[in-house]
Amino acid sequence: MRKVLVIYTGGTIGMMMDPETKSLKPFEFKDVHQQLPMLSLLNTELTFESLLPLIDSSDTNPEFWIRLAKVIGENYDRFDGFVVLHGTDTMAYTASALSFLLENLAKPVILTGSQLPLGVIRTDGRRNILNAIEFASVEQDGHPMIREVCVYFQNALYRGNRIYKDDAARFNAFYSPNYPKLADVNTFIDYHKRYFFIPNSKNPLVVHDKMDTNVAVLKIFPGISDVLLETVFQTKGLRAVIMETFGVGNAPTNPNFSRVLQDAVNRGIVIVNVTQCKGGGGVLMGRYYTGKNLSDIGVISGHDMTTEAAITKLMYLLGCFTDVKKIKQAMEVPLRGELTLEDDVFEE
Ligand code: ASN
Repeated sequence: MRKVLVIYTGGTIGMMMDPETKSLKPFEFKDVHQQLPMLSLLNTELTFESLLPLIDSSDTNPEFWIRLAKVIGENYDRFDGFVVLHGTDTMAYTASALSFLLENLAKPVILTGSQLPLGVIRTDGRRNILNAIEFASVEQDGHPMIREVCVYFQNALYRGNRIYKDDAARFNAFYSPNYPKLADVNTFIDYHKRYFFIPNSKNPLVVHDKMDTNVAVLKIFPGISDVLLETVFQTKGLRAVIMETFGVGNAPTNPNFSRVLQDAVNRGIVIVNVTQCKGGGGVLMGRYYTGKNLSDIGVISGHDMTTEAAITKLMYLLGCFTDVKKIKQAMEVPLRGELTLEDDVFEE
């Protein structure tokens, strides 16, 4: 029998209606079989562990991600796969962070949650949990079929560091703008195996335990003031900025804008260019003079990374290295399948 560890961290999924007060409160996972009797039909041995205190995912932070990574690391040899029950609001950040913290991961770590609490009749949580457990336990040729951090939500399995939450109301809450789904769940499961991450399974799992939060996200907009720009780049302790730019990585070219950026680059601040476009595509700084100007200054490309992946990757790399050159180099190459280099093409 396959063994799966289900780690419950909080979020909407773990709420149920208190019959007396009629309000939603976190539900005791020791009673999970009452809520989900069909768990006993799965051919999987389940162990439930709560990461206390249970939180709304708005309260996640690097400390929480490192704790979670360590729980997975400590239990790595005892289980075939892991399911993390998590709030949806920051699930994309946690999935991205875990993908970087768990180097050489060769087992499935599947995050899921729900838009409606498990204790509500129309909940999406029931199916999300059951399918996530199935993905965490499926094997092929004697090894786990999925060997990366994923998010399972509303009939789709995604690479965890490729998605963002794009809907606060619909059950279909996540979107992967630049990478195909890893599986579609209908009456049958359609695995898109050619998109699966293939880890170097010869190397043992390394659980990283350092992240540096001296990063900022700066969304560029027409009319952005000099004082705002200067203030951001003068932030005490700042080591890196993710700049959300227009289109394929374009930004204003006025002399003051360029001067502030050039000064920051000269001081060793890493500036990463990601696009504001949410539907797909990435940064190509050579395409327009407004993007070329940035690369001439020394801004590096975030390619087609989501902002969520770029932030967590930067925090991770800043925790690993002090050498700015090394950070920049690692930022521009895929470490866990989080970005596409321009010449990689996906065939449907
Ligand atoms: N606020 C909740 C959370 O992210 C939202 C949810 O889980 N649907 O924890």
